[in-house]
Amino acid sequence: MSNLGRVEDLPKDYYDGLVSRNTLPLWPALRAMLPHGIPARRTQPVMWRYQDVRPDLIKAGELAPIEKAERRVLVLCNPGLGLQNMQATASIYIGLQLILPGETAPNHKHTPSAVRFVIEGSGGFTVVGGERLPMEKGDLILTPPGLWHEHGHEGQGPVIWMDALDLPLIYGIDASYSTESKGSQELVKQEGDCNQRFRQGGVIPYSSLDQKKSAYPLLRFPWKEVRASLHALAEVTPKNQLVQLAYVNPETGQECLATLGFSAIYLRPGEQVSLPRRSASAVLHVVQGQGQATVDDAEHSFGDADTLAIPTHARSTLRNTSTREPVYLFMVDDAPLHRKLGIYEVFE
Ligand code: 1HN
Repeated sequence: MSNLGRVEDLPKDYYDGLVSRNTLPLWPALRAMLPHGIPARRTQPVMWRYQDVRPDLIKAGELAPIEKAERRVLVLCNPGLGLQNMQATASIYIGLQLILPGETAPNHKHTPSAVRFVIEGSGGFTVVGGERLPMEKGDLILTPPGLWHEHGHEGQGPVIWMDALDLPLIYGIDASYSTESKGSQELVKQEGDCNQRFRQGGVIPYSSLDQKKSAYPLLRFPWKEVRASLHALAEVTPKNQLVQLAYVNPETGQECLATLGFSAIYLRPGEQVSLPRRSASAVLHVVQGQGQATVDDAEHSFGDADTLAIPTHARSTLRNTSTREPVYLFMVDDAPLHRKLGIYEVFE
Protein backbone atom coordinates (compact mmCIF):
# COMPACT_ATOMS: atom_id res chain seq x y z
CA MET A 1 0.00 0.00 0.00
CA SER A 2 1.18 3.48 -0.84
CA ASN A 3 2.09 5.80 2.05
CA LEU A 4 1.32 8.81 -0.13
CA GLY A 5 -2.44 8.42 0.14
CA ARG A 6 -5.02 6.27 -1.54
CA VAL A 7 -7.71 7.03 -4.08
CA GLU A 8 -10.22 5.64 -1.55
CA ASP A 9 -9.21 8.36 0.95
CA LEU A 10 -10.47 11.07 -1.40
CA PRO A 11 -14.12 12.17 -1.51
CA LYS A 12 -15.75 10.15 -4.26
CA ASP A 13 -17.33 13.14 -5.96
CA TYR A 14 -13.96 14.94 -5.99
CA TYR A 15 -12.25 11.93 -7.58
CA ASP A 16 -15.06 11.37 -10.08
CA GLY A 17 -14.88 15.05 -11.00
CA LEU A 18 -11.16 14.77 -11.68
CA VAL A 19 -11.72 11.75 -13.91
CA SER A 20 -14.55 13.48 -15.79
CA ARG A 21 -12.11 16.30 -16.61
CA ASN A 22 -9.40 13.82 -17.77
CA THR A 23 -7.18 14.45 -14.77
CA LEU A 24 -5.86 12.25 -11.95
CA PRO A 25 -4.05 12.87 -8.65
CA LEU A 26 -0.40 11.88 -8.84
CA TRP A 27 0.18 11.10 -5.17
CA PRO A 28 -1.67 7.77 -4.95
CA ALA A 29 0.27 6.51 -8.00
CA LEU A 30 3.64 8.14 -7.46
CA ARG A 31 5.40 5.35 -5.65
CA ALA A 32 4.27 2.73 -8.15
CA MET A 33 5.62 4.82 -11.01
CA LEU A 34 8.76 5.89 -9.20
CA PRO A 35 9.66 3.14 -6.77
CA HIS A 36 12.59 3.50 -4.40
CA GLY A 37 15.89 1.87 -5.31
CA ILE A 38 14.93 -0.39 -8.19
CA PRO A 39 12.41 -0.12 -11.05
CA ALA A 40 9.13 -2.03 -10.85
CA ARG A 41 10.05 -4.71 -13.35
CA ARG A 42 7.19 -6.32 -15.22
CA THR A 43 9.55 -8.20 -17.52
CA GLN A 44 9.92 -11.84 -16.48
CA PRO A 45 13.10 -13.86 -17.05
CA VAL A 46 11.35 -16.10 -19.59
CA MET A 47 13.01 -18.82 -21.64
CA TRP A 48 11.68 -19.71 -25.09
CA ARG A 49 12.91 -23.10 -26.16
CA TYR A 50 13.66 -23.53 -29.83
CA GLN A 51 12.45 -27.12 -29.79
CA ASP A 52 9.04 -25.85 -28.63
CA VAL A 53 8.76 -22.90 -31.05
CA ARG A 54 10.23 -24.49 -34.18
CA PRO A 55 7.40 -26.97 -34.89
CA ASP A 56 4.83 -24.15 -34.64
CA LEU A 57 6.90 -22.03 -36.99
CA ILE A 58 7.22 -24.89 -39.51
CA LYS A 59 3.44 -25.35 -39.24
CA ALA A 60 3.02 -21.63 -39.97
CA GLY A 61 4.78 -22.40 -43.25
CA GLU A 62 1.66 -24.38 -44.21
CA LEU A 63 -0.93 -22.12 -42.60
CA ALA A 64 0.33 -18.67 -43.60
CA PRO A 65 1.16 -18.13 -47.28
CA ILE A 66 3.93 -15.56 -47.56
CA GLU A 67 1.96 -13.54 -50.13
CA LYS A 68 -0.65 -12.84 -47.48
CA ALA A 69 1.49 -12.75 -44.37
CA GLU A 70 4.33 -10.58 -45.81
CA ARG A 71 6.47 -11.78 -42.92
CA ARG A 72 5.95 -15.26 -41.43
CA VAL A 73 6.91 -14.74 -37.82
CA LEU A 74 6.14 -16.14 -34.38
CA VAL A 75 6.75 -13.47 -31.78
CA LEU A 76 8.40 -14.25 -28.42
CA CYS A 77 6.08 -12.47 -25.97
CA ASN A 78 6.95 -11.86 -22.36
CA PRO A 79 3.88 -12.76 -20.23
CA GLY A 80 4.87 -10.16 -17.64
CA LEU A 81 4.35 -7.43 -20.23
CA GLY A 82 1.08 -8.86 -21.63
CA LEU A 83 1.34 -11.32 -24.52
CA GLN A 84 -0.60 -9.05 -26.90
CA ASN A 85 2.00 -6.30 -26.51
CA MET A 86 4.61 -8.45 -28.24
CA GLN A 87 7.51 -7.43 -26.03
CA ALA A 88 10.37 -9.73 -25.04
CA THR A 89 11.52 -6.95 -22.71
CA ALA A 90 9.95 -3.52 -22.30
CA SER A 91 11.96 -2.15 -25.24
CA ILE A 92 12.93 -5.22 -27.27
CA TYR A 93 10.79 -7.13 -29.75
CA ILE A 94 11.94 -10.63 -30.72
CA GLY A 95 10.41 -12.83 -33.43
CA LEU A 96 11.43 -16.02 -35.21
CA GLN A 97 10.91 -15.75 -38.96
CA LEU A 98 10.58 -18.57 -41.50
CA ILE A 99 11.14 -18.33 -45.22
CA LEU A 100 10.81 -21.31 -47.54
CA PRO A 101 12.66 -22.01 -50.82
CA GLY A 102 11.56 -19.72 -53.64
CA GLU A 103 9.64 -17.36 -51.37
CA THR A 104 10.16 -13.61 -51.19
CA ALA A 105 9.16 -11.29 -48.35
CA PRO A 106 8.33 -7.98 -50.02
CA ASN A 107 10.29 -4.76 -49.93
CA HIS A 108 9.40 -2.21 -47.27
CA LYS A 109 10.96 0.27 -44.87
CA HIS A 110 9.93 1.47 -41.43
CA THR A 111 10.85 3.62 -38.48
CA PRO A 112 11.78 0.86 -35.99
CA SER A 113 15.35 -0.45 -36.17
CA ALA A 114 15.70 -4.17 -36.90
CA VAL A 115 18.36 -6.85 -37.07
CA ARG A 116 18.34 -10.47 -38.20
CA PHE A 117 20.39 -13.19 -36.53
CA VAL A 118 20.39 -16.38 -38.59
CA ILE A 119 19.46 -19.60 -36.77
CA GLU A 120 19.30 -22.29 -39.44
CA GLY A 121 19.30 -23.02 -43.17
CA SER A 122 21.30 -21.63 -46.03
CA GLY A 123 20.50 -19.88 -49.29
CA GLY A 124 18.53 -17.11 -47.62
CA PHE A 125 19.39 -13.52 -48.38
CA THR A 126 18.16 -10.09 -47.51
CA VAL A 127 18.53 -6.88 -49.49
CA VAL A 128 19.07 -3.79 -47.34
CA GLY A 129 19.44 -0.33 -48.84
CA GLY A 130 20.26 -1.88 -52.21
CA GLU A 131 22.87 -4.30 -50.84
CA ARG A 132 22.25 -7.99 -51.25
CA LEU A 133 23.45 -9.72 -48.08
CA PRO A 134 23.78 -13.50 -47.80
CA MET A 135 22.32 -15.03 -44.62
CA GLU A 136 24.39 -17.85 -43.17
CA LYS A 137 23.99 -19.34 -39.71
CA GLY A 138 25.14 -16.93 -37.00
CA ASP A 139 25.35 -13.88 -39.28
CA LEU A 140 24.07 -10.58 -37.91
CA ILE A 141 22.42 -8.30 -40.46
CA LEU A 142 21.33 -4.75 -39.68
CA THR A 143 18.16 -3.15 -41.04
CA PRO A 144 18.48 0.43 -39.81
CA PRO A 145 15.44 2.71 -39.72
CA GLY A 146 14.36 4.05 -43.10
CA LEU A 147 16.30 1.58 -45.24
CA TRP A 148 14.36 -0.55 -47.72
CA HIS A 149 14.59 -4.26 -47.02
CA GLU A 150 13.25 -7.48 -48.50
CA HIS A 151 14.10 -11.16 -48.03
CA GLY A 152 14.44 -14.13 -50.34
CA HIS A 153 15.51 -17.78 -50.32
CA GLU A 154 17.25 -19.51 -53.21
CA GLY A 155 18.41 -22.62 -51.33
CA GLN A 156 16.83 -25.84 -50.05
CA GLY A 157 14.80 -26.39 -46.88
CA PRO A 158 13.60 -23.86 -44.35
CA VAL A 159 15.61 -20.78 -43.42
CA ILE A 160 14.88 -19.43 -39.93
CA TRP A 161 16.25 -16.33 -38.28
CA MET A 162 15.63 -14.23 -35.20
CA ASP A 163 14.39 -10.68 -35.70
CA ALA A 164 15.18 -8.12 -33.00
CA LEU A 165 13.57 -4.68 -33.18
CA ASP A 166 13.14 -1.63 -30.97
CA LEU A 167 9.46 -1.81 -31.91
CA PRO A 168 8.06 -1.54 -28.35
CA LEU A 169 9.94 1.71 -27.91
CA ILE A 170 9.06 3.21 -31.30
CA TYR A 171 5.43 2.05 -31.07
CA GLY A 172 5.30 3.36 -27.51
CA ILE A 173 6.16 6.88 -28.68
CA ASP A 174 3.57 6.75 -31.51
CA ALA A 175 6.36 6.75 -34.09
CA SER A 176 6.02 3.29 -35.66
CA TYR A 177 5.00 3.12 -39.32
CA SER A 178 6.09 1.49 -42.56
CA THR A 179 6.16 2.32 -46.24
CA GLU A 180 5.48 -0.37 -48.84
CA SER A 181 7.51 -0.42 -52.01
CA LYS A 182 6.00 -1.04 -55.42
CA GLY A 183 8.98 -3.07 -56.55
CA SER A 184 12.08 -4.91 -55.54
CA GLN A 185 14.92 -2.61 -54.62
CA GLU A 186 17.48 -4.67 -56.47
CA LEU A 187 16.23 -2.79 -59.52
CA VAL A 188 16.51 0.64 -57.92
CA LYS A 189 19.98 0.22 -56.49
CA GLN A 190 22.12 3.27 -57.12
CA GLU A 191 25.76 3.35 -57.96
CA GLY A 192 27.73 4.83 -55.05
CA ASP A 193 25.08 3.93 -52.48
CA CYS A 194 26.71 0.65 -51.82
CA ASN A 195 28.50 -0.08 -48.57
CA GLN A 196 30.01 -3.39 -49.58
CA ARG A 197 33.44 -1.79 -49.47
CA PHE A 198 33.28 -2.27 -45.69
CA ARG A 199 34.15 -5.81 -44.68
CA GLN A 200 35.15 -5.61 -41.02
CA GLY A 201 36.15 -3.27 -38.21
CA GLY A 202 39.75 -2.22 -37.78
CA VAL A 203 40.51 -2.01 -41.49
CA ILE A 204 38.32 0.31 -43.51
CA PRO A 205 38.56 1.78 -47.00
CA TYR A 206 41.18 4.55 -46.82
CA SER A 207 39.02 6.98 -48.74
CA SER A 208 36.34 6.83 -46.04
CA LEU A 209 38.67 8.84 -43.76
CA ASP A 210 38.11 11.89 -45.95
CA GLN A 211 34.47 11.29 -46.73
CA LYS A 212 31.31 12.16 -44.95
CA LYS A 213 30.52 9.31 -42.59
CA SER A 214 27.78 6.92 -43.55
CA ALA A 215 25.48 6.20 -40.61
CA TYR A 216 25.55 2.45 -41.31
CA PRO A 217 28.74 1.54 -43.18
CA LEU A 218 28.66 -2.17 -42.29
CA LEU A 219 25.38 -4.07 -42.53
CA ARG A 220 26.50 -7.70 -42.28
CA PHE A 221 28.67 -9.22 -39.56
CA PRO A 222 29.56 -12.79 -40.63
CA TRP A 223 29.58 -15.29 -37.77
CA LYS A 224 32.78 -16.91 -39.03
CA GLU A 225 34.70 -13.72 -38.27
CA VAL A 226 32.97 -13.07 -34.95
CA ARG A 227 33.68 -16.60 -33.75
CA ALA A 228 37.36 -16.32 -34.70
CA SER A 229 37.59 -13.02 -32.81
CA LEU A 230 35.93 -14.59 -29.75
CA HIS A 231 38.53 -17.35 -29.71
CA ALA A 232 41.34 -14.80 -30.09
CA LEU A 233 39.94 -12.74 -27.18
CA ALA A 234 39.63 -15.90 -25.07
CA GLU A 235 43.37 -16.49 -25.50
CA VAL A 236 44.09 -13.32 -23.51
CA THR A 237 41.17 -13.49 -21.06
CA PRO A 238 41.59 -15.30 -17.70
CA LYS A 239 39.29 -18.26 -17.04
CA ASN A 240 35.83 -17.37 -15.68
CA GLN A 241 36.09 -13.81 -16.96
CA LEU A 242 33.58 -12.79 -19.56
CA VAL A 243 34.70 -13.17 -23.18
CA GLN A 244 32.38 -10.73 -24.93
CA LEU A 245 32.64 -8.79 -28.20
CA ALA A 246 30.55 -5.77 -29.15
CA TYR A 247 29.31 -5.34 -32.71
CA VAL A 248 30.17 -1.74 -33.64
CA ASN A 249 30.16 0.73 -36.49
CA PRO A 250 33.70 0.35 -37.95
CA GLU A 251 33.95 4.07 -38.74
CA THR A 252 33.03 5.37 -35.31
CA GLY A 253 33.77 2.44 -33.01
CA GLN A 254 30.38 3.12 -31.42
CA GLU A 255 27.27 0.97 -31.26
CA CYS A 256 25.96 0.15 -34.72
CA LEU A 257 22.31 1.14 -34.10
CA ALA A 258 20.94 4.03 -32.05
CA THR A 259 18.76 2.10 -29.60
CA LEU A 260 19.82 -1.56 -29.53
CA GLY A 261 23.23 -3.07 -28.85
CA PHE A 262 24.58 -6.43 -29.96
CA SER A 263 27.32 -8.60 -28.57
CA ALA A 264 28.69 -12.12 -28.77
CA ILE A 265 29.75 -14.18 -25.76
CA TYR A 266 31.97 -17.26 -25.62
CA LEU A 267 31.81 -19.59 -22.60
CA ARG A 268 34.70 -21.97 -22.59
CA PRO A 269 34.03 -25.61 -21.62
CA GLY A 270 33.06 -25.79 -17.93
CA GLU A 271 33.27 -22.02 -17.53
CA GLN A 272 30.96 -19.94 -15.31
CA VAL A 273 30.70 -16.15 -15.59
CA SER A 274 28.59 -13.39 -14.09
CA LEU A 275 27.13 -10.75 -16.36
CA PRO A 276 27.46 -7.25 -14.97
CA ARG A 277 24.22 -6.11 -13.29
CA ARG A 278 23.06 -3.19 -15.39
CA SER A 279 20.21 -0.78 -15.92
CA ALA A 280 19.66 -2.20 -19.43
CA SER A 281 17.40 -5.10 -20.38
CA ALA A 282 18.65 -7.84 -22.69
CA VAL A 283 17.75 -10.91 -24.67
CA LEU A 284 20.23 -13.78 -24.82
CA HIS A 285 20.13 -16.17 -27.74
CA VAL A 286 22.08 -19.44 -27.77
CA VAL A 287 24.05 -19.72 -30.98
CA GLN A 288 25.46 -23.10 -29.96
CA GLY A 289 25.99 -25.21 -26.86
CA GLN A 290 24.44 -26.35 -23.61
CA GLY A 291 24.42 -24.59 -20.29
CA GLN A 292 22.69 -23.09 -17.33
CA ALA A 293 21.54 -19.50 -16.85
CA THR A 294 20.52 -17.93 -13.55
CA VAL A 295 18.59 -14.66 -13.73
CA ASP A 296 17.74 -13.29 -10.28
CA ASP A 297 15.98 -16.31 -8.69
CA ALA A 298 15.12 -18.12 -11.93
CA GLU A 299 17.29 -20.95 -13.18
CA HIS A 300 17.09 -22.22 -16.73
CA SER A 301 19.02 -24.83 -18.61
CA PHE A 302 19.61 -23.85 -22.22
CA GLY A 303 20.52 -25.47 -25.51
CA ASP A 304 20.89 -24.59 -29.19
CA ALA A 305 18.80 -21.63 -30.39
CA ASP A 306 16.98 -21.09 -27.07
CA THR A 307 16.23 -17.46 -26.17
CA LEU A 308 16.10 -15.86 -22.72
CA ALA A 309 14.77 -12.48 -21.57
CA ILE A 310 16.87 -10.66 -18.96
CA PRO A 311 15.04 -7.84 -17.12
CA THR A 312 16.64 -4.53 -16.23
CA HIS A 313 18.78 -4.59 -13.03
CA ALA A 314 18.89 -8.41 -13.00
CA ARG A 315 21.75 -10.41 -11.55
CA SER A 316 22.69 -13.15 -13.97
CA THR A 317 25.23 -15.89 -14.27
CA LEU A 318 25.94 -18.19 -17.17
CA ARG A 319 27.54 -21.61 -17.09
CA ASN A 320 28.75 -23.89 -19.83
CA THR A 321 27.74 -27.33 -18.51
CA SER A 322 29.80 -29.20 -21.08
CA THR A 323 33.41 -30.04 -20.29
CA ARG A 324 34.26 -30.27 -23.97
CA GLU A 325 32.04 -28.12 -26.16
CA PRO A 326 31.97 -24.34 -26.44
CA VAL A 327 28.91 -22.19 -25.73
CA TYR A 328 28.36 -19.18 -27.99
CA LEU A 329 25.68 -16.64 -27.16
CA PHE A 330 24.33 -13.64 -29.01
CA MET A 331 23.02 -10.77 -26.88
CA VAL A 332 20.65 -7.95 -27.80
CA ASP A 333 20.29 -5.15 -25.25
CA ASP A 334 18.93 -1.63 -24.96
CA ALA A 335 22.15 -0.22 -23.47
CA PRO A 336 22.66 2.24 -26.40
CA LEU A 337 19.26 3.74 -25.59
CA HIS A 338 20.08 3.96 -21.87
CA ARG A 339 23.43 5.62 -22.66
CA LYS A 340 21.81 8.20 -24.91
CA LEU A 341 19.18 8.97 -22.30
CA GLY A 342 21.85 9.38 -19.62
CA ILE A 343 20.34 6.59 -17.48
CA TYR A 344 22.88 3.82 -18.13
CA GLU A 345 24.22 2.24 -14.94
CA VAL A 346 26.44 -0.69 -14.11
CA PHE A 347 26.08 -1.81 -10.48
CA GLU A 348 28.75 -3.04 -8.02
C1 1HN B 1 9.72 -6.44 -40.14
O1 1HN B 1 9.87 -5.45 -41.04
C2 1HN B 1 10.32 -7.67 -40.35
O2 1HN B 1 11.34 -7.01 -42.37
C3 1HN B 1 10.17 -8.65 -39.40
O3 1HN B 1 11.46 -9.08 -41.81
C4 1HN B 1 9.45 -8.44 -38.25
C5 1HN B 1 8.10 -7.00 -36.88
C6 1HN B 1 7.48 -5.81 -36.67
C7 1HN B 1 7.60 -4.79 -37.58
C8 1HN B 1 8.35 -4.96 -38.73
C9 1HN B 1 11.09 -7.93 -41.59
C10 1HN B 1 8.84 -7.22 -38.03
C11 1HN B 1 8.98 -6.19 -38.97
